[in-house]
Parts: sequence; C-alpha cells; structure tokens
Amino acid sequence: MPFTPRVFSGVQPTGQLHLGNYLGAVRRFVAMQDDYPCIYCVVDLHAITMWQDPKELIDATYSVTAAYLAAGIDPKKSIVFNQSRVTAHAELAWIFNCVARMGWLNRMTQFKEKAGKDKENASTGLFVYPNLMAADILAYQATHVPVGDDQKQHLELTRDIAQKFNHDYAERLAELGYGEDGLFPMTEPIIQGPATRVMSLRDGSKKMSKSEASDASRINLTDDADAIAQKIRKAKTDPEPLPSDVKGLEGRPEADNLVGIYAALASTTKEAVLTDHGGQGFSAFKPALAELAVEVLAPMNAEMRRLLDDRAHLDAVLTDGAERAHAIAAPILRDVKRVVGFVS
Ligand code: AQP
Repeated sequence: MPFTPRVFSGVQPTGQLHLGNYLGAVRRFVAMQDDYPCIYCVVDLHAITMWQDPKELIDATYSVTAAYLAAGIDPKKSIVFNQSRVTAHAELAWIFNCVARMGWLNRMTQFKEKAGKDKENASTGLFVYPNLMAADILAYQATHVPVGDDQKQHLELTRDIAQKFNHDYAERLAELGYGEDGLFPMTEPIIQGPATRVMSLRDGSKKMSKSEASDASRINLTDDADAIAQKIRKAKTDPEPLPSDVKGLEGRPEADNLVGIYAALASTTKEAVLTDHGGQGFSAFKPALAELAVEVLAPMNAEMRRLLDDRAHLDAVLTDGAERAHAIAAPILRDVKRVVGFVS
C-alpha cells in the first residue's frame, strides 16, 4: 500500500537562524504547508551532538520556534515541537543504530567536517547523527523532506536504512500483514531553488553556518536593517562587474552566492537577476541586495521579537505539537517493535 504523503523536517537549536537556513529550508517548509500535512521539529537531540551550554540551548529552542512561526509556519495547520519531547525519535534511533553499517556512517562528509582533525574527541552522538535523522523522518513515515543541499547525503542514508529494515524484516513484515512496500517509505528529499547552499559572506567556498565563529559570515534572522546592510557591504567579492549570464558566474563563488541570494529573496532565477543587473559593479549591486534583504527579513525580524516576548505562547505551541507528533509516531513505533520481536 503506498504511503500517505507527509512532510517532516527540522532545524537544530545551535544558535541564531541565518539566511541559509531560511532560504534553503524554512521558506520551503512554509510553502509545503499548503500541499501536505507537515511536521516541523526543533531538533534539540541533534544539537547536543556538539557541546551546548544548557541555558543557550533553551534560548535557541525558543528562538528557532519563534523563527518558524515568524516565517509563516502555521502551528494549527502544521505540527511544531521540539524533538526531545517525543521519545519515539530516540527509541527508533537506537534500532537504526543496529540497522545502519559502520561503513555507511564512515562515508558521511558532515561528520568529517564537524569532527575536524580531532576525530577521536568527537562525541559518538555526532557519528550516529544520521541514524537519528533517519529516525526523525521514519518515525512519521514521512515521504518528503525539504532540506538544504548539505543534507542530501543524510537523506540517501535514510533511504538505505529504510530499505535495509524493510528487506531484513521482509518475512516478518509479511507475517504481520504488510505489503511489498514494507514499513518505511523511500523518502524524497526536496532540494529546490537558487539558494539550496548559501555560502559564507566572508568565504565563497564555505557554507553559511550558525556555528561559524565570524558573525560577519552570515545574516542572522535577528539582524536589524543596519547590520544586514553592513554585512552585505563588507561581503567578499571580486573586482569584476556582474556577468550578463549564469555561465559567467563560473569560477566566481562570491558573485555566484550573492546573485543566488538575490534570486531567492526575489523569488526569481539567477538568469533573471543577471538580465536586470548584469554589467553592474558590486558598488551598485550590493545596496540593491541589502535593500531587498531588509524588505524580506524586517517583518520577520519584528514578528520574531514579538513572539520571543511571549514564551507562554511558544510553550503552548510546543506542547500541543508534541502531543500531535506523539499521536502519529506511537503506533508506528509500536509496529516497529513488534516487527523486530520485542515483547511488550
Ligand atoms: N548555508 C545553507 N544554505 C542552505 N541551506 C542550509 N541549511 C543549513 N545551512 C544552509 C539547511 O538548514 C536546515 C537546518 O540546518 P541545521 O540547523 O539542521 O544544521 P546545519 O545544516 O548543520 O546548519 P548550520 O547552520 O550549518 O548549523 P550548525 O552550524 O550548527 O551546523 C537544513 O535543511 C540545512 O540543509
């Protein structure tokens, strides 16, 4: 039997959300609400795979929740909650720790990037992070996951885990009345638009990231108009004017990044941006980009501030979301346990 379409995605409360998180992920979350039942999680279990100060983790959890709502996620329509409140994530992750293979995880580039040279000192949680991500998605039998380009490999691993589980337990699944599709769907990543990988404003070869030390490398959703304008003014560029077509952006990562950001903010394509701005120097293009960024981000910024002053409301959203998420995940997890052979 085919799976009911359902969207799941999440963001880690590891700092302030930035333009990359917004354009690559959260804006797509908002768009998908009209077409699918959606579950949007603040993935606090993932956050602690790297050290988090507890008080900062609490603040960041509220901040990501506020950003979700300010960006346009409707908590009545979509489910919004923080991951640690629904125990199915951790329970299923353990089962997937026993399904996924060391060799699969050894190939994950995000672990290599985050662990850096000091691999021996990385938490074991960071190593099995992709198994928890697979559990997040498959605990809801989610069929679609909107993410930025950096998560593509983890989504492939999710499919490998789903496939191996369905295959290893095929006989048992058949005994329990499951059809050929098994218990878990082959989830589709949704990686779309001109800004699926927004790069650092200081270095066009590095991804814009919450945990990057330099605040000038990213535009935070909490930055005010002056900060946004200043960061864009100081963004690293090359001395050439903008080309008139996309091919001319090859080998110019910083120019490509700023054009991609403009295109995403204006909901258009890089081609269209270059039709309007090709031939312009950065001294003209950067103020136009800053103006557009402020126009899009300022209302969200104001709404986030308003929401952050009302923790009771954010708590109510998270509590309600966790109850609704649990109601979906609990019967799926119960079936997984029966399939595996746990007596209850
Ligand atoms: N630079 C980016 N461009 C486009 N999309 C991005 N995403 C992250 N960075 C960019 C997407 O945002 C969603 C949430 O990401 P996350 O918080 O779960 O973790 P991450 O991918 O590791 O993001 P950061 O900002 O780099 O966080 P830290 O520094 O804590 O690791 C995901 O869909 C991601 O693809």
